[in-house]
Order: sequence, then C-alpha cells, then structure tokens
Amino acid sequence: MELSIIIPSYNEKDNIRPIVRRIHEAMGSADISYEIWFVDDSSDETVQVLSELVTEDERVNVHHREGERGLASAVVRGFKLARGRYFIVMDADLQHPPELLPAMYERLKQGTDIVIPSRFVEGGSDGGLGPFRKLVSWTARVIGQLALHRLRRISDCTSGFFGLQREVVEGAELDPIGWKILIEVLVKGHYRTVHEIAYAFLARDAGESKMSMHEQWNYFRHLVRLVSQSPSDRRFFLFCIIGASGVIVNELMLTILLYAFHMKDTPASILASLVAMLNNYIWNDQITWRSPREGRKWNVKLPLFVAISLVGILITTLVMHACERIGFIVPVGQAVGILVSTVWSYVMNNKVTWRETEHRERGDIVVTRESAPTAFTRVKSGV
Ligand SMILES: Nc1nc2c(ncn2[C@@H]2O[C@H](COP(=O)(O)OP(=O)(O)O)[C@@H](O)[C@H]2O)c(=O)[nH]1
Ligand SMILES: [Mg+2]
Repeated sequence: MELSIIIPSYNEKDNIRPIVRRIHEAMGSADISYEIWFVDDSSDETVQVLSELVTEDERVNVHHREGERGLASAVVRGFKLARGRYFIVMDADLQHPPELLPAMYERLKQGTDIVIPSRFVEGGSDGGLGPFRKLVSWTARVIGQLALHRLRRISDCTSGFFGLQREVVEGAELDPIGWKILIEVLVKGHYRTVHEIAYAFLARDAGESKMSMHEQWNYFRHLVRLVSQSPSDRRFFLFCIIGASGVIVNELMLTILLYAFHMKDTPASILASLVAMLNNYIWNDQITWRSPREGRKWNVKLPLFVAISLVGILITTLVMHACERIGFIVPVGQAVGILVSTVWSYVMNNKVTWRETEHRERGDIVVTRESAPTAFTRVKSGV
C-alpha cells in the first residue's frame, strides 16, 4: 500500500459520497495504490452512509468511535490503522480540494517528510472563512508560532490538510488535545524537510462547521502542553517570565532606594537595574538552564550574563531609535526593542553562558514553498 488518506468525520452525511468520488477522480489518472480511512465519531446518518460505502468500495475503510470525540485524536487513530507508506490527512467537507492529492503524493515519494498545502503562500487563499473566523485563526496561528519554535517557519501550521511519511509519526508519542493535529506532528514528529504548496481553502459544500469557542480553549491548552513538553520552548518561556519578574524587582528596588534610603535618582536607577539583573541571573541559573549543562562556576557565568544583558540594553535603544525614525512613538519602539533584545539575550545565554555539554543532534529543518498551478487553486467544489 502506497498511500493512506485519513479523514476525520463528524456528522458529514452529505459530504461523504462526494469526497470519495472526488478523491477517486483526482487519483484516477495516477497509478497509485491507495486506501481511504474515515475515522468517524458521528451520531447522525453519516454512520449509515459510511457502512454502505464500505461494502461498495474496497478502497474505503471506516473506524467508528462510539462515544468519543476529537478531531486530532481521530487522526492519531487513523495513523495507527493506516497501512500506507505515506499518509495524507484531510477534512471531510471538501474545503480541502482532493485535486491536490497527486501533487502531494509526488512530493512525498520524492522524499519530502511533510507536505502542507498552505493558504498563505503566494497563490493561496482562505476564502472559505468569514472575516471573524479569519481573525481568530490568524491570532491562534501567531500565538502558536510565538510559543513553539517549530511552527515559526510553517505558514499554515494549523492546517487540517497535510501529508507525511509514515516514519514522521511512527514512534512519536502523539498526545494532542482538541483539533490541531498538525502542531502536534510538527513539534513531536521526526522530520527534516517540509514543503508547502499554495491552495485555495474553499467554502463548505454541505453541513456546518464544528469549530467552537470550546475548541479555541482546547487549542490554548494544547499549546501549553506542547510548550511544557518541548525543552527549548519551555526554556524560552521561563526566560521571558523571569525577565518580566526582573521588571518588578527593578521597580521595587528603585522605590526602596529612593524613599527609604533617600538615594539620588541616577545611582538608584543603576543599582536597581543591577539588582534586577542579579535576580534574573539567579532564577535563570536555578530554573531555566538547570540541567544538563556544563558545570561552569558562577564567576564565569555571571559576568557573561551581565555583558549579554548590557548589550541587550544597547540593542533595545538602537531598535527604539530605528522605529522612531520610521514614525513610531517611543514606547512602541521601546516595546519592539525589548522584544528583539529578549531574543538576543536568550539565544546568547543559551549558546554561551549556559553552554550545553553534550552534543545534541541538531540540523535545521528545511522549508520549501511552491505557488500552485492555477488548476489547483481555482477548483470549485461540486458547484
Ligand atoms: N472524527 C472526528 N472528526 C471531527 C470532529 N470534529 C470535527 N471533525 C471533522 O473535522 C473536519 C473539520 O471540521 P470543520 O467543522 O469543517 O471545521 P472548520 O473547517 O475549521 O470549520 C471535518 O471533516 C469534521 O467532520 C470530531 O470530534 N471527531
Ligand atoms: Mg471545514
């Protein structure tokens, strides 16, 4: 078996037959052995439609889960059931055009680990969503990309449409919450290459969306869990929290020095900053980079940390001025500067101050992009 197409479905009675037909049409010309797996949690006539289809069409397989819900866990079940060398996951409602399947398959066959049709690569669009859903979806993506470094370069990291080599998820401990199976795969999967293909996300053919506020909340919980399970993302998060705690220490110290010790403004300000720096150093040493790091002494680490922080202050000011020059007000420029210098300090401290002892297998992930041929982007589903 070459390819397994995995489709999570929940109350999609009017979409099941059309999507199977469209998949066969799309795959018809290609000489590929493939199977379709519906992982279904439906409580309506979808169940009957699927059981009829299984007897009519040998390529169709159904796994019905009784009393269970959840798009992402349905896909994980699909990964376990599927027999193909390659997997492609897509929705049942034809918002993901099956016409893209042969191109995705070709890429997988050439050895790309993960293929993601993207709404946000040149030539793609997400016309299938209303303005409110677009805003929610954009916010969710940005928060995800800030929290998890492996999502940063993937333009459509919350997509429900993607293909992968079986090995990407085999042996990975997938344990998603809610809907966004792709973020789970991107964070925990074993892969080196990602290819994005532009496509147009279309409006639903029939039935209605099952997206809800509850699912947005699940997405947030899922992110928190992934951050806690991914050492480097967890470190960056802790570093930011400790940095923020330093601001409170700084202000508190300043108040004490000014009003209890009647110090002058400038020395009070400098001393408060130094105390905050010491505060940050101690917490980072004890929490952020606790182990397994090189056993350097504090008299090496502390000066390095201070030097990096001082350069960070310089960076903040330079960025603030640069922003001011292009028309932003000073506080906004300062905020951008703080952001840049936080990333600077984190990267430098991670690489220099608390240098890792063991050689970790690194290797960057390579992301390539392709704008889709018009034929793929203009397909209208069933209309
Ligand atoms: N198995 C399973 N599939 C689900 C569940 N919730 C949604 N789906 C399917 O996931 C896909 C995406 O859902 P949809 O409502 O279209 O979300 P939207 O495209 O983001 O509006 C569709 O194929 C749904 O039938 C679920 O709890 N279990
Ligand atoms: Mg949909």
